[in-house]
Amino acid sequence: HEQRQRFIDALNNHELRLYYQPQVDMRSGQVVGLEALIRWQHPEEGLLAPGQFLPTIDTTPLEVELGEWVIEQALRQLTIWQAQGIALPINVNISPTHLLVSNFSQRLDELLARHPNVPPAMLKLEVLESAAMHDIQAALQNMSRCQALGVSFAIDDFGTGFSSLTHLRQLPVSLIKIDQSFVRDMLSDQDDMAIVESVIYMANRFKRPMLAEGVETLEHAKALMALGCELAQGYGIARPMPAESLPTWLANWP
Ligand code: G
Ligand code: G
Ligand code: MN
Ligand code: NA
Repeated sequence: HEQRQRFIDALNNHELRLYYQPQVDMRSGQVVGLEALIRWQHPEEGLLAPGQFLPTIDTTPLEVELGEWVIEQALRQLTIWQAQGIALPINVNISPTHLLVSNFSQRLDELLARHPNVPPAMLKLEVLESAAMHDIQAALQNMSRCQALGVSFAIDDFGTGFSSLTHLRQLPVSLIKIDQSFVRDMLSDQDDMAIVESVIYMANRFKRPMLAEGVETLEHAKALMALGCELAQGYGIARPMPAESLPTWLANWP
């Protein structure tokens, strides 16, 4: 409880911030979007990663509050970048608890209305395969309503829940993200390579674009392109960075 109160204070005291990691088309070099990743700039403990504080609010209403804060922050940033001539969509991670709240799309509509200069298509939501599968009807309903608002979805951590294959077709998902745990070892582990190949094959069959996460080396990039996956994100391209660093990074990116 003490930890939770501390987190509420952090929200109110503006100690949370979003870092942004570029997503690129490896073939053309074009930057296609950004993933927003939360950090806690803790006054005593320094910069904390989500794994160090998100578990304390897991499945509590604070997850919804945080989720709305993240969406709003992304919309503010989109407005700022738009004025600077930077037009890249932002992908926001949505927790399972948040995705399944009954008024999810109404709240999203309200948040979008507060930022009228941002086209809804500039906001993308990353949802976990497991969240959608937990309650497929609720997920489908919320996602369809958001899609009607012009907001699209990516499936995060794809490949970690293969039982869901039959449901994939039902969900309004415009991007499939191949989980970095498979990408990391694909060059040394035949099983991981098999999973990456299968996901790429499947994404192609479903005619959905796919993006590989955790691309750390040129060898990974080459292997993924040879398999037909052209979108990527990872330390080999750029680490997540504060919003202020993005314009300089973009200016220096080939
Ligand atoms: O940035 P990092 O690799 O430490 O992120 C770790 C995990 O935290 C990832 O699974 C990521 O999806 C999750 N995460 C990062 N930012 C957010 C956020 O704003 N909301 C939610 N719900 N999860 C996030
Ligand atoms: O679960 P999700 O995909 O949202 O989490 C993305 C997380 O992965 C972020 O916290 C980000 O910091 C981290 N990440 C991004 N690129 C790389 C990478 O190339 N290698 C590793 N190990 N982690 C990465
Ligand atoms: Mn993600
Ligand atoms: Na992921």
